[in-house]
Amino acid sequence: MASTTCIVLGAPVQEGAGRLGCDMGPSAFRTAGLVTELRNLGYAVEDRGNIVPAPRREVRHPNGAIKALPETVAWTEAITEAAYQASGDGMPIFIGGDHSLSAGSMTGLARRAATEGREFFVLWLDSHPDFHTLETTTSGNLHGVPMAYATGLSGFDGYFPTVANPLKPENVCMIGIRSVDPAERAALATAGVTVHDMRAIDENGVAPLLDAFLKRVAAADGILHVSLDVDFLDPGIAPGVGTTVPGGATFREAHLIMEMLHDSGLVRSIDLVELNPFLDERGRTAHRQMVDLVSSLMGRRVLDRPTQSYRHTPKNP
Ligand code: 5AB
Ligand code: MN
Ligand code: MN
Ligand code: MN
Repeated sequence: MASTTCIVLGAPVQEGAGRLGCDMGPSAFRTAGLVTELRNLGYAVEDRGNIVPAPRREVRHPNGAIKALPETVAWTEAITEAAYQASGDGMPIFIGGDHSLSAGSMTGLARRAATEGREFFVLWLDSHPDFHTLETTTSGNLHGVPMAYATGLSGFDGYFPTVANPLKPENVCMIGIRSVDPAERAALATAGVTVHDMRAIDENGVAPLLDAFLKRVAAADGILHVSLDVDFLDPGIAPGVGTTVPGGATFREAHLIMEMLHDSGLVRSIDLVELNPFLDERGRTAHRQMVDLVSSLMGRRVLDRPTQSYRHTPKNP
């Protein structure tokens, strides 16, 4: 892994969230020492600065609740392209920016996977499934739609860029879910996405849930994108987000997930989204949670220990 080049891409998108402030996220990640942390772990790091949205064009949708559709479409176009390019050069790390940026990162990575003839998988760490379509969103906040868009749900065509390589719903695993709107719940009931809510974590622990998914990714020789929404974490440890939901992942659960992801060797790209520095307390969500979690995901170790190998498990010992 140390030969991997990490490519940091800022996406100061805030139009998709209900409140302002996520546009300061990339700056907060840099201030919190993300790049230094990665270099200390032995990686080459290329910070490509902030992505610039594509030219804005008029788009209107009959759902009058929708906010900032032209802006979100312009961001999606630019982020999709940046994701495709960067994933050919190294490991993209998107620093957001609200979660609408993942409409672009996931479709760009899906195109990369298709180019390489590989299967594309997403681990979605969030309290929300973000599975609204343009028809079903009632808040109109487009950070609530990226998973529906990337998996090719209907109703985005003609508004958002056409999804050439839809992510297969059965290749998505969501962990941490605890706030689902009725329309999302109905869509998830038949979509085929694996959804682990907080109850599943309480009953099983995170390790077996993630282990089962990683085995599927490895068996398909897939490439894995990790999308981490700050509100996956419990608001008690991560207050710097606009959409706090009580009862979230603990520090320990989140780090275990990151360490297992590192051990798997399967992660190809990462989204760090929804950080709102205006709501944070002395930078602690950025620094003590998000950057710290990235360190664990990128290989920081407390002790040397044997790790489970997902890629090279002997089939018939
Ligand atoms: B986030 C809600 N479902 O559609 C909506 O933070 C919340 O990126 C969306 O996960 C939360 O507005 C989007 C109520
Ligand atoms: Mn989200
Ligand atoms: Mn969320
Ligand atoms: Mn949020």
